[in-house]
Amino acid sequence: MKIDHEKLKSYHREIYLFFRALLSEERHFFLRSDVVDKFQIFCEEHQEVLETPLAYLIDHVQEVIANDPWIYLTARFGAGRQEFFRFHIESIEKNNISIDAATFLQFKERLIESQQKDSDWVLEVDLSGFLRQSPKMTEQRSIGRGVQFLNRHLSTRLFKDMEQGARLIFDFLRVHQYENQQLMLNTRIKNAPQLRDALRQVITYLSGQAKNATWQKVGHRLQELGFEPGWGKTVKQMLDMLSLLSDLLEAPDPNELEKFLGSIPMIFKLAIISPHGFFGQANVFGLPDTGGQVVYILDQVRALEEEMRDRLAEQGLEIEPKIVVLTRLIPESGKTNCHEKIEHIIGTKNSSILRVPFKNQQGENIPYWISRFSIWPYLERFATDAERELIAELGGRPDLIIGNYSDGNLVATLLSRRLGVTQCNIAHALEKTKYLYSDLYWRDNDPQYHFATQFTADLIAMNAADFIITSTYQEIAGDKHSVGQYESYSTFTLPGLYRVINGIEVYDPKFNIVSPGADESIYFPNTKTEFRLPDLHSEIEQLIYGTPSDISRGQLADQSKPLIFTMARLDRIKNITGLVECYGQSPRLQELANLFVIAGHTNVDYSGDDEERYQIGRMHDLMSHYQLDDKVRWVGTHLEKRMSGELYRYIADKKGVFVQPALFEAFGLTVIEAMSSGLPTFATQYGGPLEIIEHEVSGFHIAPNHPEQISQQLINFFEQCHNQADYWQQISDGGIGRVTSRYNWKLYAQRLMTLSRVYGFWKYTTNLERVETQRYLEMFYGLMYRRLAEQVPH
Ligand code: UDP
Ligand code: LCN
Repeated sequence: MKIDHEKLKSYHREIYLFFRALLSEERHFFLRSDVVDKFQIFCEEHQEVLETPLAYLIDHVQEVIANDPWIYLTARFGAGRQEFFRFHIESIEKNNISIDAATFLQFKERLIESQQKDSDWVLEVDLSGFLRQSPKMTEQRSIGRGVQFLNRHLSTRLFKDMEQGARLIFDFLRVHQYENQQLMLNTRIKNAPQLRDALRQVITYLSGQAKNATWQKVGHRLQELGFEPGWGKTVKQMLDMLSLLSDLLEAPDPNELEKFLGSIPMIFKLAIISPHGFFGQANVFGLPDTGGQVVYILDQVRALEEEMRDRLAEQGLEIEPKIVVLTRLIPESGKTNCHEKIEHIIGTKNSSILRVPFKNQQGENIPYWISRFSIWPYLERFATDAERELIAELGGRPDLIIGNYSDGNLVATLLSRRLGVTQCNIAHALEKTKYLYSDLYWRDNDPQYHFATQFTADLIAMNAADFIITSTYQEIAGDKHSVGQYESYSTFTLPGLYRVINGIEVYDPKFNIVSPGADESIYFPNTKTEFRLPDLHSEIEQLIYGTPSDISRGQLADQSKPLIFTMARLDRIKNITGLVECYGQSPRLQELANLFVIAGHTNVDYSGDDEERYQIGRMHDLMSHYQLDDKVRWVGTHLEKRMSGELYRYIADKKGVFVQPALFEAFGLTVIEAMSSGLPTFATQYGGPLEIIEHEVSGFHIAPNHPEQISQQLINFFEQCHNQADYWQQISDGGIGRVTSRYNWKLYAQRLMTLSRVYGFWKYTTNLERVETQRYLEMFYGLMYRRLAEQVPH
């Protein structure tokens, strides 16, 4: 609901009284939580403001900026629906209170860049104009379901003029080839009307053939009629698909269109781009920048290869699909294989990791690992070098390029543009929402994080992508009160650099939610005893109940207590130290359970990452301060997957729980792993887990900034387990059920392949409309991104 400005202004006295308090504080920037808390207190004395437009405004407020006598604020009336307001505190009723995004951002900038004048020219980035021509959704619940919308839109548009629609489909069917072998249609059919005729003939012919006959039997005749392989393995499948096409040409329908496009053989070779971190299959977890993204991609490749193979077989093609994961080659790769150019991916037939080194300005290979925050100056060269190698390894141009994270998505953009290939982006985690005011104070953080460069790369890549896959809805559009990760790129400023008026549109149908899964052969319920790995138990017991060593601290005195387990990289944002502190502060929780932590290293000398080194020190301080050495066991090791799967289950056998206390978690693979292993899971309410877990049904949401609440929730849980015999099992079952129904790689692969075909078609039929966007993005890349990347030390 929109706010009535005149009505709001009639509460000028109350607005004045409330905001006066903010103006008297010695700061300019207030977050939603600050304002809402203060308003609650204000309402205690001013009951009359409840149920007024002012209360409504505060309920939707996102951010307030105070600079006497001005108050500027943004309010969010639903996903992607921001409005900007300003009040001159002394004369609210006399002025227009509605402002545009640029005025709001300018005010913000002036408080950071005191020398900036109103008249100063600032680059404004606005991509909304490009979207005007293309279809846009309007309903919040449609967000993330772009392909459904697109199908509806496409079928209406295609067949508004039936002849034109038929021509487009005909043209599209003509372009399919695999290594010079023509698929679908040959040159005997010259236009759409001929296609209609040929369809009638071929359907009549096939109807008289044995249903299980294959191309070998009927192919000759089909080729005479103008058809090539790709319509199906058996006559029955060919007939189904040809009839589907015939129906579509007669009367278009969105579901039929999706089904038809989903059955066209289009994707044989796939490139997945993930440059940063240590991308490998052994000894990589726990190394800097190496976590869920690697797990995700390896599982994804296995699922996609299988799906591609199955689909090609159904389409009657004996083609072996191939996937290449392009990453960085790191000559000094420690115990990993990251110095090897090619590595076969275990569990696949034909897929591999291809590693290409970063080069310095002299063209020499860079031998050492470089943090993901500092790799920007190397990426353009990497993309150029990798292009040749990728094509050689794939044996041709990829049919789809999938980028991962900011760096991979930028490289995917460069490659897709050069090769003319459909581009899909996966963010995994956008850094912008992880760090408070990372945009506003970008200069302060620049020496360590180079966020301005990263956000510029993000803007370019997300707008260049043909489609974007997200793991959750909140990743795109947040929830009632918090902004989504993508949404945060819609309006923001990098003071002194540029301001973004419209950076991304969350109603764009390019967004699709396709959630990852947890490998079911590794992460399965503890009750599935026949698949368990009891041989690992003595090693697991050693891990949990062993004595302190070079890689561990603490020894659990009372082994009869259940375990609170956590496992993550030891980054600040993962907040493992927050959990240890919360446990340290609660004697009652200590009575009820032990804490078992797998994270980072216990020895600071083993870590080369500054953030991790700081966290290691903090962990030691907390354990000493709260005297936790007989209740907390902290191990600095990295577990192989089978071991971690059995560990989750071992802890479940002992009626323990898993806690994921991150300050923000984009998705959280450990959350679904723990849940599918049967461990009741408590996970952060900020980010993906909010959507993965249904509170008190399939686990619990926790507020990472309120340690006393977390310990109380854990205490309540363990007490409830004492009082109600089946409580633990109930939550465990809830978690297992949730993951089984929602987070599953098979579904993921089917969905992703269908999306790729639909967006491939979309790109083919509407390519012209995107040329202008591409030109704009190229300019932004050339004039802004390259300059910023050049400034990153290298
Ligand atoms: N992991 C692992 N061994 C370890 C630590 C972590 O296999 O010693 C895996 C963990 O099982 C999960 C991934 O690393 O699959 C972490 O992913 P998540 O999405 O939870 O966090 P990220 O590290 O990507 O931020
Ligand atoms: C990166 C993250 O930070 C996690 O939240 C995700 O689960 C992981 O990537 C896989 O997408």
